Amino acid sequence: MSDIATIPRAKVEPKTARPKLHKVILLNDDYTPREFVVVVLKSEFGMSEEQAHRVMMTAHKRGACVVAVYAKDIAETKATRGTEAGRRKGYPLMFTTEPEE
Ligand code: TYC
Repeated sequence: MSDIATIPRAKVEPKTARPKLHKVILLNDDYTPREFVVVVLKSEFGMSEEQAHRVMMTAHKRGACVVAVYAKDIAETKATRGTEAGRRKGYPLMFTTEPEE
């Protein structure tokens, strides 16, 4: 048996950079009809009527609501498509994105 003492080293964990997910956030406004917000949430984010209604009402009451999280480019594309769906109808509907912590 060896008498050489070994000093335990902290294990080196290789860090694989995992890209952050990004939130798509629905912002409230005073003009877009509630039912239109629900239509956009269903068509662009694949939500059921009930999910879409809940998210719309949360944004309506609290000012904003997280819709979903995606990889950065997908989140940005979805937010742009949702915002443009409103603009085509002349509504100020707005989706933004932000990185998750
Ligand atoms: N506040 C709007 C209204 O009263 C409805 C609405 C809800 C608009 C959520 C945007 O993200 C929104 N007609």
